[in-house]
Amino acid sequence: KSQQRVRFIKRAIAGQGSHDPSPASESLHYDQQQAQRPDFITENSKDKPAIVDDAFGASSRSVMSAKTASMIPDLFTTLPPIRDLLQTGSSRVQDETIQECLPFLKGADLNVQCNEHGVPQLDRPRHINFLHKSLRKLPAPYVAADASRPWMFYWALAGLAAMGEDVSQYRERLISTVQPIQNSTGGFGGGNGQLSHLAPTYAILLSLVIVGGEEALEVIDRKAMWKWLGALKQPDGGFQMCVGGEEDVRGAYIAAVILTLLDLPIELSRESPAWSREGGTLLTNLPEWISKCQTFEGGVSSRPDAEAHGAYAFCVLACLSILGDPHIIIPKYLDVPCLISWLSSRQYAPEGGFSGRTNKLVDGCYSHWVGGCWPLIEACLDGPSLGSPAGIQVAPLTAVGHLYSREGLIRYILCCCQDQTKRGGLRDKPSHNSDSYHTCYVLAGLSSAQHRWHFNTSATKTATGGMLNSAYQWTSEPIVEDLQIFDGADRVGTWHPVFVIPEGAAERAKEYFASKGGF
Ligand code: FPP
Ligand code: K
Ligand code: ZN
Repeated sequence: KSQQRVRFIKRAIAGQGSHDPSPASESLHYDQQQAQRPDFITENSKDKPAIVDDAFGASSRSVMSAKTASMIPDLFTTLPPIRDLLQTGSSRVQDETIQECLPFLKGADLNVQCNEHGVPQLDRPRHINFLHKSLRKLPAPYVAADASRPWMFYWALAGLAAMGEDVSQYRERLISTVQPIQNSTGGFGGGNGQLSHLAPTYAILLSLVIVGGEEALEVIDRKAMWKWLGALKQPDGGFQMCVGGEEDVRGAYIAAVILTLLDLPIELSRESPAWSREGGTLLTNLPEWISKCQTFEGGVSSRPDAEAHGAYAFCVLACLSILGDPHIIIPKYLDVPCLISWLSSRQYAPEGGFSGRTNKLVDGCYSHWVGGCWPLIEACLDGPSLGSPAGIQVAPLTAVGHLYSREGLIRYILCCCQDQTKRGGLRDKPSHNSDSYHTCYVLAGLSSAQHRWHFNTSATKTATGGMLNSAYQWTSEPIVEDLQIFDGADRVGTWHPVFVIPEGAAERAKEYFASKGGF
């Protein structure tokens, strides 16, 4: 047990930044550059102590100029100063993850060019190629993912569009793929002959909206969709994912997305399990049900009394931001300070990225699931921007600014999440292969760290007079800073903070359906 003890050691020679890795060395010194920030080692009789050098690790010293290394804050190159003494499986994989990420954060890879901030460029051509390839014929093992095929094309189309690719080339193929998997009873399955389910339905609707155009939007049987939503609506206010399936916050979010995007009526059909003589709509008790999913930790779980996870925090914040204006509806149904505390705890140093839940590891996809919560929380705290008559944005007087380290997230994404080989694509963490899911959500996270979103009172952009208009009052602007750690060419397109598709597409779809009036 004593060998698992964590000891704080100080630098052997003041100011020199060198360590004496011998466990016998217990001399206390201060590093003048990092005064009051002692490193720690985890003692282990056999292995070398887990010491991390300062920003100029031996391997990177040769490739990085002193100037570059000094542009990387110590926060992203050194171990955290405070550490729990208890060693567990979780703390071990956390230590391994830090060691896995540090060389990338230090720009130590000789094959990867970094800018003066130690950050590599976004390898746009390779990521674009990776996503185009994911839409072609896939290897045999993918049969196991057959029911996720709609997700595969949503991730690819959304990612490609955000990197500036013209995705209208996929319109015909998309239409002919999804037409047969729409069920006459409403909704889409994961593939031909499969039961309607909210997850593939969400992916398909968003894909159709991304490629856009009347022909694509007309594929959707809106009346059948409305009836099916009634069948999924539960007496307690939530939605099942499929008839007889699980009721969770994904269902709440996706149902709200469908209702607003397709401009469906919120009336409840008599056949719905939620129908009662007292009346009620598809939205009755939905925010109340969501409210029960916030846990003792401050985060949000998939359903009441489960474990908080970042993906569900996003579902809940985005769902509420469809049901009302964020600054009004979010504080009404969630304990915002507790949620902010939990969300803040998701960002780790030195990695810079987000984890999905307590005591778990950073993962690129949470750049969106957690990162995407911040614009909604910021709008909740800021209140609306006042749009001038000309539609020009006026920032709110009490802007809270950014509530997380955008620099940390951008560093994690560009340093650790890119596959820098011919393969391309973005990934969970360096030890994982890239895939289209992570490529999509890492890019969405990168975009949200590069832009500022405003929620506006005067919805100058929407011509819709109906229900559920809050989600169409967002406008964005690039964040421009004197000290920008990423290259200008690496700014990616903006993703709608609620629908997670390129900005403008949801607005066009909503307008199209609203102008039809009725089914
Ligand atoms: C844990 O996986 C993951 C979850 C509990 C939820 C994942 C859900 C989503 C990513 C999306 C839901 C939203 C919609 C709209 C469908 P893990 O144990 O492999 O990962 P972890 O260790 O990071 O928690
Ligand atoms: K994970
Ligand atoms: Zn992931």
